[in-house]
Amino acid sequence: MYNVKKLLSLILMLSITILIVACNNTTEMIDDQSYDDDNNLIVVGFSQPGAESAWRVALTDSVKEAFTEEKGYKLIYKDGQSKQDNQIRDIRTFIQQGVDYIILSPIVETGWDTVLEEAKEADIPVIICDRDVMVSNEALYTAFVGSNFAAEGKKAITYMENKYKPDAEGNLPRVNIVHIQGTMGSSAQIGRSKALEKGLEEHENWKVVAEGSGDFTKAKAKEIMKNALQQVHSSEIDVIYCENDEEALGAIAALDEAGIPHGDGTGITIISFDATTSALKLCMEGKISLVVECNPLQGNYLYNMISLLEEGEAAPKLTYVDEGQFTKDDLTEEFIDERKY
Ligand code: GYE
Repeated sequence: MYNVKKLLSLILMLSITILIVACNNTTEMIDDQSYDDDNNLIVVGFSQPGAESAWRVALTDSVKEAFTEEKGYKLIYKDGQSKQDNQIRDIRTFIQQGVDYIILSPIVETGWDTVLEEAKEADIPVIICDRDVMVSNEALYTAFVGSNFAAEGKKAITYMENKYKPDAEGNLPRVNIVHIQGTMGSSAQIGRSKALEKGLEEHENWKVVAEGSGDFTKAKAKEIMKNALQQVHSSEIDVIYCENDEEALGAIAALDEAGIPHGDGTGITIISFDATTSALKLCMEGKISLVVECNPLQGNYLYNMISLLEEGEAAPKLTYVDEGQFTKDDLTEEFIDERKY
């Protein structure tokens, strides 16, 4: 009896051992397989907050074009579906996958410390792109490549200052503003809103008559504009300050639906940020008065930065991309057609 029991447990142990060995072999095979596929390629994980605007699609395309297999890269792209939690999860996945670099375009500025610490512990350099982060220690990321949102906002404010000057007697014109903000807490929103807030402090005749966040989308901005038109008569509105092109398109849709004239020759001035093709066309038609450029073609900047790091060189901590601004006078159809976004 005792011997039968002993034999049975021996058989059981043997089969468990066989099973474990078999499983381990399978895991190794899968690992080897994926390692073989990526061998010699530099793996870059790219976490985007979402696909809320044409601008962001242009950024995604630009990064994908920069990091191709022909150039020796494998790009893993993740869309956070407009949620920070998803982006944090995506970065953790990159860390588990053991990518060589992480590019993060952060939806908002705060809340990244822990996951960036995890990347640092795993020795994976993180490059922040497009929007900035606010962290306790700047050593948590390697470099930032993106826009100077304060400078962008300042361009819009300077335009308004030139447009709404005191008359010969020194009387100040009325400047009633509808302020459509971007995603709250994103550095694009913070920089552009702060510039306007400073303008409001410096000009007693400037006043915000309606405000809300359009989340950088056309649909939400349209709703905000519709609500604004219920609160204030359109004749009381002088400026619509839209924190991206998508929002300008939404505001224009609401005005058009309500049959309210806007743009050149009317009392309503629309200001926008990004300079995507559709907004530039409206600017050329006089519907949008100023488009401040925000440059999504950041792929090459990121590529050059990672190439430097690959060569063992230090990367500059802060790189701002080149950006301009446009009014009707700066635009032609050929120019707009030739643009990449
Ligand atoms: O202006 C907007 C986008 O972060 C600069 O995000 C970017 C902004 C851009 O969705 O269109």
